Amino acid sequence: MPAPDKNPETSALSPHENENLKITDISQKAAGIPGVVAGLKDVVTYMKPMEGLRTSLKLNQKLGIDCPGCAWPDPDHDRSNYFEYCENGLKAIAEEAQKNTIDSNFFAQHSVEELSTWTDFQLGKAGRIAEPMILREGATHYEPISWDEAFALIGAELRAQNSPDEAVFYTSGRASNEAAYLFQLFAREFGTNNLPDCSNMCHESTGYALSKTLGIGKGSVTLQDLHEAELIMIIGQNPGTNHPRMMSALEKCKENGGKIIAVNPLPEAGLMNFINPQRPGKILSRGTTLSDLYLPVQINGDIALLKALMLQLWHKEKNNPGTVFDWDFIQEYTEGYENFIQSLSKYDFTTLVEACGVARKDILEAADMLLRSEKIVICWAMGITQHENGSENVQEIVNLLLLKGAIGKPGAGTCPVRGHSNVQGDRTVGVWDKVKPELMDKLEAHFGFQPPRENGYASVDAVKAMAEGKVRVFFSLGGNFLKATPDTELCAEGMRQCALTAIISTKLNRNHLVGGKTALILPCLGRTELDNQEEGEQFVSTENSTGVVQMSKGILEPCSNNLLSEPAIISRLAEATLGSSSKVDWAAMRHNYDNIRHAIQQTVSGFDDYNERVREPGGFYLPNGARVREFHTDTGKAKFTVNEVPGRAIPDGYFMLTSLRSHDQFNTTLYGLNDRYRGIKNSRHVVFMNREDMTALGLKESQQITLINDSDGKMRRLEGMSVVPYDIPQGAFAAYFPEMNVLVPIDSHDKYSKTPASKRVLVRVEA
Ligand SMILES: Nc1nc2c(c(=O)[nH]1)N[C@H]1C(S)=C(S)[C@@H](COP(=O)(O)OP(=O)(O)OC[C@H]3O[C@@H](n4cnc5c(=O)[nH]c(N)nc54)[C@H](O)[C@@H]3O)O[C@H]1N2
Ligand SMILES: Nc1nc2c(c(=O)[nH]1)N[C@H]1C(S)=C(S)[C@@H](COP(=O)(O)OP(=O)(O)OC[C@H]3O[C@@H](n4cnc5c(=O)[nH]c(N)nc54)[C@H](O)[C@@H]3O)O[C@H]1N2
Ligand code: SF4
Ligand SMILES: [Mo]
Repeated sequence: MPAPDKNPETSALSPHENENLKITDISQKAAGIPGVVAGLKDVVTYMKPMEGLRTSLKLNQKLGIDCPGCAWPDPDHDRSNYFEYCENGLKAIAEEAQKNTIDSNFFAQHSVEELSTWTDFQLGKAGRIAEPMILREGATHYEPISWDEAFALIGAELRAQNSPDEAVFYTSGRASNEAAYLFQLFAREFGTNNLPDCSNMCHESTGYALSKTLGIGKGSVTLQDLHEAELIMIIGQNPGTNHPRMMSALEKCKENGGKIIAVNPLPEAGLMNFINPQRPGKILSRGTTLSDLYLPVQINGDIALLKALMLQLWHKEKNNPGTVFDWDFIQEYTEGYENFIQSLSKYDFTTLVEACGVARKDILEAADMLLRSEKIVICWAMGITQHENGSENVQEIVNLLLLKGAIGKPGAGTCPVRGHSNVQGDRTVGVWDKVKPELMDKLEAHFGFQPPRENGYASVDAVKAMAEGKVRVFFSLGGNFLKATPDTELCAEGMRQCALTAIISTKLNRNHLVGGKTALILPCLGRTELDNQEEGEQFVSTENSTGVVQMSKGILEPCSNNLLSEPAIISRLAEATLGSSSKVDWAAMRHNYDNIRHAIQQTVSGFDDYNERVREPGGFYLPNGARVREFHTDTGKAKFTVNEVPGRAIPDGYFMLTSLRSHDQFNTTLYGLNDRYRGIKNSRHVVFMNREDMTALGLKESQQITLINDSDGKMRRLEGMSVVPYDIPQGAFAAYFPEMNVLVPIDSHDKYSKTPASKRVLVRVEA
């Protein structure tokens, strides 16, 4: 039989779990003992017991292992000696340090076509990838390849391109500072700024809006500020599920007399009630209500809500001048107040109340709480950033803080809560599709090559370029680009058109099954593992959500002796691609990561004495202008901005679908198929709906439906979704990411930052 001329065209859609959906009562209390048990169960199931214990004792300890889960900060001073982590931290290490491995035997047994019938959960649980593998053109199975051959092959393909811009280099936010820096250095010496990253789909709108208004794209608060705040607003973020140790900070705030307002279309368990397993006997141990006020905002009703609050504050200020706004701050540090107030004053309170969907009396109560507080922190995440007006959402948050002078002083400020454990650090050390002239100048001066000076592709641009056949090589530093990006089937079409796709990975995911004509898997060490190089044992460093850089050093024997570290893979690829023409001493970087950190210090500001300070227990804070009221905007002032209430009409028969994470997943990695906090067992293909909407549509609990988005004229379908009645505003649906990404149009994104609008997708129902 003649060999097929191309790889089998595997589907990009995740097969359904062999499901047995059970809808149970929702747990009103987050964390507590069930959380610890759930985490430990994963450790016991997937790790060797002693390794599990040893690793957990090092997790988030000073000079220990930085948790590979989220980017929540560790306490600066007092850390628990044995328990500085949460359920998700345990699940993250259990997932990475799995005792099972998969090697060439596994891939010989299972064709790519067969693997594509496995669920995402099964793929992830197959085990750690133990050796480099290649899917050659026309082949049905991955086969082993030596590292040397792999680098030579990728290097040759890159050199064969017509232009460096035919390559895309994607970064997922788990990569260390050291790996990420080398990655952007290689891409730029090779000649492209095509450096999309997961941040493009995450807090890009935050970065855009905060840079423009406050002169720094990062949050301003420290953990201490959260403890000291009089009022914390949590908008569009679900800490109980996604940043569980944040609950300890919220608990401390409450102990100190602080109040909490939650703004969310869903009454998330962690926002309502929380039991702290780390501090039994403390204030929230009995599951005391966490939020003092819960505002069930309509999807994308946040600007209307924030305006209603600010309008009310303004009325109070007019009646009692000087008692509500912080005039000293406004006059000394800001600009644009007049325009802002003029625009705000044109809004009608009642219209805003209707637009945001929150009860008038609750808005008045919230305004009262704001009025009485001077130390205010606002926390936000994807419920704010992933909208067509995501940047404007963030700007409106800034407006509120500026009115109250609640920035750059203890107990107050911006708190965009980051996702991946080093997503903030990757950007700090240069991974970005945009040209930052200062970095380019320093790279040029320090290394002596000319970095490209034109912006590259952000994630949505990369998907489109791939689908248009403009990309020959897709190279990924971790992640699961296929499932994380919008319009899954369009992205798959793009992947299949690449001549070569290569992914540095620890675990199997669907992106390995939907690749280019030739596809490579380059397996790397995980963060929990020992990293030995020519000049001895190495460590890496990461930056958390509050700008603290600290070291992370693995302790476990690598799961296979055929793995390379990420810095080793990138530097060897650079050598194979650029050869002797390169200006960078890649071998030195690989042999001793101090050399990478030294280069970072020379080319990125804020890293003075990097190698010394990173060795201090607990690491060091990077400079942060907003924290000290130095606003590095073009005028040196913090800026009020004018943002309109989004008024996009919803066509008849359509609903707004938002996307959610469960605590049993980390992005596209599935730890399990349950969502204890939302009462879901054994399935992820569910859609949460208001009972009134169900009645109007004639739907019953657990009924299977198809969700359709053809609002832009292109048909997108997600079949076999089970209906779950839920406490969610009428007109709003919710479903899990990444499954629902099939429905998100690639062109639906924030206008400024291009963050996909995956929190408001128009869908209709087919029963
Ligand atoms: N267990 C776990 N932890 C994680 C992750 C994970 O997948 N699993 N992922 C990590 C990553 S990369 C990130 S970025 C963070 C994400 O952390 P979050 O942003 O907390 O995650 P999401 O589940 O996407 O949802 C955000 C919340 O926004 C609400 N929401 C939806 N639409 C709107 C809206 O229009 N307005 C408002 N106000 N709220 C809305 C949802 O109900 C939900 O509670 O978590 C990190 N931590
Ligand atoms: N609809 C919708 N889409 C979204 C979102 C949403 O809320 N809704 N959220 C967006 C957000 S916030 C994000 S951050 C992106 C996430 O996008 P990504 O960062 O691309 O996705 P992950 O699922 O975190 O990547 C998981 C894979 O990383 C690999 N991996 C794990 N650990 C390591 C390691 O140490 N090294 C290497 N090299 N590889 C490793 C494993 O192979 C694993 O399969 O998704 C975005 N997409
Ligand atoms: S809160 Fe985040 S960083 Fe901390 S242990 Fe949990 S998953 Fe890890
Ligand atoms: Mo994220």
